[in-house]
Amino acid sequence: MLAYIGIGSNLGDALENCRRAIQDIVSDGRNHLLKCSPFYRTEPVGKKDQAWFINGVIAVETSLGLREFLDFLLNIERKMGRERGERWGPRVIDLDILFFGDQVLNEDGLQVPHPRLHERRFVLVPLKEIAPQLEHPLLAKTVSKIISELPEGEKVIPVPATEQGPCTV
Ligand code: A4P
Ligand code: MG
Repeated sequence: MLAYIGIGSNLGDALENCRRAIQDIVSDGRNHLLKCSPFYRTEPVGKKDQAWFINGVIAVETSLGLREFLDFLLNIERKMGRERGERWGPRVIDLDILFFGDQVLNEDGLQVPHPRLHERRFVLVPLKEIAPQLEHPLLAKTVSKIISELPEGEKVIPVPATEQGPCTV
């Protein structure tokens, strides 16, 4: 299945945390990295008085099912020392399943597509770099279209080219 994963961090070396998480995801033989977006520095959404985030998005071909894939990502979060504190608060790493093919699921503890992705520039800007024509299965709009209809919001600024590093596909 083709999965899109949103990656975020705003604690410690945030860029390094994001890179490590990607490495952990794709070093598992059941996942294959297809695309990486550039990384961005992003103004916090929700809770304002915290450090800016680093955000990026990757596309992965996975042989895992949706539930297994979530558990796999939650395990990486745990391994990297994520402690679940206040909602929207600072985190070492946050791994969100944005899309899982065109599957739609709305259960306790797992909603796909991610229920807030369409209103978040920190997700949509990197996503547009790797999948502008991807269609949201519930909104029936492409990523490009969704972003073009979004009001100005929190700032999303590309990390300088010299700090981007390679996408290890
Ligand atoms: N969960 C349900 N659906 C999913 C999914 N599609 N992908 C469940 C991943 N997890 C999913 O997540 C709580 C539970 O959501 C998980 O255990 C899983 O079962 P969490 O990551 O512990 O909670 P959270 O992230 O604190 O809350 P929430 O509401 O998910 O926050 P968001 O929406 O992830 O937002 N600003 C910037 N600039 N950049 C950011 O990355 N991130 C957030 C967090 C807020 N502001 C931000 C950023
Ligand atoms: Mg999350």
